[in-house]
Formats: sequence, C-alpha cells, structure tokens
Amino acid sequence: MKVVHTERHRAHDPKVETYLGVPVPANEVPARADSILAALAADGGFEVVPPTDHGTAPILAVHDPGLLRFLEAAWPEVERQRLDREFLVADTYPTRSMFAGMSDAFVAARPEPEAIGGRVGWWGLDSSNPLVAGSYDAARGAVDVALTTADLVISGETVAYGLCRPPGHHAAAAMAGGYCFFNNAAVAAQSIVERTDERVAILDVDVHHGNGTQQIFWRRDDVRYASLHSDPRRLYPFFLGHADEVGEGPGLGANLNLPQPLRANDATYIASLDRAIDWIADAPGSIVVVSLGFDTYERDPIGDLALTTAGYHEMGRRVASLGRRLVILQEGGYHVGDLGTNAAAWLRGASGLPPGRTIPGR
Ligand code: OKP
Ligand code: ZN
Repeated sequence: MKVVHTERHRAHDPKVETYLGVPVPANEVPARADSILAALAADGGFEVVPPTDHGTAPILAVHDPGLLRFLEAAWPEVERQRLDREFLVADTYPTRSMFAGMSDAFVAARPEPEAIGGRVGWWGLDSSNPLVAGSYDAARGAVDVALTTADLVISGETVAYGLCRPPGHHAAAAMAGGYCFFNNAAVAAQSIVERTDERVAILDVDVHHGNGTQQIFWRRDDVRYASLHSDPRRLYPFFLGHADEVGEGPGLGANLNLPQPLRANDATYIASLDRAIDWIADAPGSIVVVSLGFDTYERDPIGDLALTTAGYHEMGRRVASLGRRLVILQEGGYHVGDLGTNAAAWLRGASGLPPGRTIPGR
C-alpha cells in the first residue's frame, strides 16, 4: 500500500495545550507520525511517497477564504506585535448566546474583528488548539497529503493511506479547532466529487465526532457522512454528534451519527460499524474517504472507548469488504507508543492481509 507522507508536519510542534484553562502536555505532537512511520517501515508492506503541491484552490472549495487568510497571517501577526508566547489560543469566542434574539441577517453581517485576540476567537472552536509558528505550513502539508492520496486512488490504486498531521475533521468551513486547521478529508472528498462526478462517502472512525466534516456537507447529498464516536454528551466536541443529526435540505438523510457507549469494546463498536458500512453501500459511488482515528483505543489518554489492536485489524477488513476504493486519511490517536502498531493492523486488514505483530507484552 502507498503511504503519502511529508516531513512538513514537523513544523506544527506545540509543547503544551490547555485543558479547562490549565497547561498540560500537548497531545497532537510530531512523535505521532514517527510512531506510525516506524511501524509501517517495520512491516515492510508499505511504500512511502511524498505529496505534490495542490495550492489553495482545493482548500477554498470547502473553506471560507477568511479562515485561510487568518491561519496564514496569525503567527506573523503574533511576531509583529511581539506577543511573547509559544502558542496562540483564544480566550474570547462569539458564542451563540451573545447573538440571541438578533436576526440571522444581522448576525451574519457582524464584522470580523481586527484585533488578533478577536480574530482567533472568530475563526476558532476551542481553546485547546494551540497555533504555533509552523502550524499553517504543516496544515497546508496535511491537505497536500490528503489530495495526493485521493490522486493515487483516482488514478487506479484500490487503497492508499495519507498520514495527515495535523488532523482535520473538526475544522468547519469557517472554523479551526480540535487540533485541526483545514479539513483534510472534506477537501479530499470535494476534490473527488469534482473530478469523478461520482458520489462520495466519508466514514469517520475517530473517537470524536467530525463536526467540521458534518457541517461542510450538511445540506449536500453528493457526499454522505457516517461517523462512529463517543457520545457527545460525554466527550468533545459536545455540541454536535448526536444521533438525531441527519442533514437538512438536499442533505436530509445523508448524515449518520452513531454515538457509542462508554468503554465500548470491539464487538459493540463493530456492530455499529457494520450499520455504517451497510448505509454507505446503500448509495452509489466507488470511493470512500476514511477519517481514521485511533483514539478509540483502550489505552488512549483522551478517548473513552476500549478498542484493541485486533479490533483494528477486523475494522480494516470489514471496511475493505465494502468493495470500494479507499482513501484512508489519518485523524487522531494519542497513545503514541501503540499508535503505529494499531495503524499497521488496520491497514493490513484493509489490504486483506492477516494481522501482523501485536503489542509487545500484551
Ligand atoms: C482531535 B481529533 C483533552 C481536550 C481535547 C480536543 C480534542 C480534539 C481531538 N484534554 N480537546 O478528533 O482526534
Ligand atoms: Zn479524535
């Protein structure tokens, strides 16, 4: 299997994030990609290829140009103002209740703030998403990885894996957040729709609901979105991801959320996965974009499900059994030590190979 990867991800290297306002070690770190690459190299069945530059047009096909402008300008502005800090994060957000009782048109006409402290809240979802000096460049690299993975599949590979970092599925059309800056999977899906004229399905198996992907395709029937995730009543992103979110307008029925119970195991999870797979099979199309997270893992530090390495192999196998071509894109997964082993297991399953090595000592 081809693996698309670039070292550009390394520029996004936050040391801390904040958890309910308190600094904690960052979870979304370069070592995640190192763990995956090391495991795939040890496996031997993967060929690493670099991405090609796709420019900004595919990003602007799903994102607000203001988000791109902000992300590009944010760190230079921090430096220009000599704000002495290692990362930028908002403390003030345009929360919905601020605008309660005001018309949609009035709210839509509120201007983007000029001050950096206002802009970072304007374009952001949450305060645990540190933006550092290299975040923009790394995020552009992750989009190129996603688009190159799509290119490989469009030009005939049955499956390819893009080692995207930073991840993307929390990023909405006009919003970054949740360790995400651009929505890699949404950019790839949109590009596939444009170039193949086919419908595309996105299957999101990260432990968090992909609120950004759902938002981008909410009113569309040409891209279906199915997500398995921890119930948002317990876990980030809290405000979206419930089972009653089914899309609107032309997109009505093209969104499927399957919230999972606390500590869901392989059997429980895979029963839901089969539902999502059947739902995807119900609609036409030959390509599925997989938003692949390993924060569903039993030892993940921020997830609350309990999947195993063996479960990942079985998941990969079942997703491949759809008989569609797969554009597999990395999202989360924060148990750095076991991340690579889990990725190799999933990807071996998706390639029709038997399970490889297991977690040492388990
Ligand atoms: C990104 B992806 C942990 C707070 C975490 C953001 C989680 C983003 C996960 N103390 N808040 O979906 O893996
Ligand atoms: Zn996640």
